[in-house]
Amino acid sequence: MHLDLPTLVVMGSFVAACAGAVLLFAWSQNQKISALAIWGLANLANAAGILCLMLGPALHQPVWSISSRILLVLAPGLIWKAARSLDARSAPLVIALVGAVVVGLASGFPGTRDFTGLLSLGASSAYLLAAAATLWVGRTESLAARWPLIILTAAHAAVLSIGMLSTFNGSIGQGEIPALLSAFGLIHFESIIFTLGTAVFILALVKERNEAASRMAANIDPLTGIANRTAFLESGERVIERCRRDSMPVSVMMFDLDRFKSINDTHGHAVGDAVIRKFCELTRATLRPNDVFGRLGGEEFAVVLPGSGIEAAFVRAERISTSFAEGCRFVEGRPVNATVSGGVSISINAEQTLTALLESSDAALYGAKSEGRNRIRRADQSGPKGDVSTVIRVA
Ligand code: GH3
Ligand code: MG
Ligand code: MG
Repeated sequence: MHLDLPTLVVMGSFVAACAGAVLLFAWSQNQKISALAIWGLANLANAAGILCLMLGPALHQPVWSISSRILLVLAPGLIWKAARSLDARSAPLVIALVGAVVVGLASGFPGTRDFTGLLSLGASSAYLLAAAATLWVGRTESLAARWPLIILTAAHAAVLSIGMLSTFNGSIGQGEIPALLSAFGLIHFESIIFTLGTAVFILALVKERNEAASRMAANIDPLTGIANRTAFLESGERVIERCRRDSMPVSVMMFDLDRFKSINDTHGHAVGDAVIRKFCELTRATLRPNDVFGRLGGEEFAVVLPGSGIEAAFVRAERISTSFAEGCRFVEGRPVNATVSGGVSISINAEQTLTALLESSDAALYGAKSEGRNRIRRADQSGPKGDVSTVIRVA
């Protein structure tokens, strides 16, 4: 099979048009993600630019070559904007367009016209490098598809720089069709890989991100940002299992905000929500990295404390209760005076499950409520063979 550069270029244009259409279609399904639309438009600009690049030498009309250079620098400008938008960073349109405008203006003057190829490649390379840097900065979001996107974008910037050097050295003339085995052959071949690869990995990244958001929504309580009941029970059980294997103690604290219904009734639901958030914020500040904190429901919370004895758990729960009472004297300017009651228990035999520990802590919490609230109580776990109390609070 014989493959020449014009065939490769036409193929590149077709691939870019298809990739652009696919990204625009994906955007039409998910219009909140404007990066898909911008990257799609960049691919369409690229497809049109490549076509104009072919038409220039064929029709001997400079307008096609000028248009191709403008479009071919517009595409990376838009890719830069799309990469910024993907990570919710600002990207003024004027910066994305400035390269194309400069190349357009340079084409209008005989003195600068001969340098537009060089300018176009240099500006494209700079945009792509900036796009790769943006994607790199956002790498803390652990999405696997981000890495190939960074590599493909940085590699494309490097290949365009090689093209720029070839133009600069004069190994490629302006307006002529280069050979397949030249720097420009490499650019067109690599461009196809770039266009296809980035389209695939952008879609993969968006999918990965959506899945991570759904997982998060299934595990995180939206009001407080801490684990919901299901996620807490799962993580807590895992931690208890690990402590059991390592023969480490594990304690469980349980909290219930006092007379919360009356806070809602007196100050309104929004203030009630603020009190719940304040409790979570204060408790979170006291946690160690392996502790598991969750909202069991309404105004009830629990924490699993691996490696913590009952006395240490008791002291920590008291500290939380005191700082909450202090921190919630006034909420949103209102004299709320919220308090919290709590119960703590410890795993005292190897078979104990999180459910059993929560039952013990709940029984102690019930004791704290009956004794007048705003206090912490230890569970009575001195039954035969260290069995936990079977008292389960029902209200
Ligand atoms: P106790 O001291 O015995 O715990 O009394 P309490 O009033 O705190 O207990 P009760 O179970 O009677 O009331 C809990 C209230 O918590 C009722 C419910 O409307 C309120 N609540 C549950 N979830 C939320 C929430 O997300 N936001 C707000 N503002 N209120 C909530
Ligand atoms: Mg309650
Ligand atoms: Mg309550």
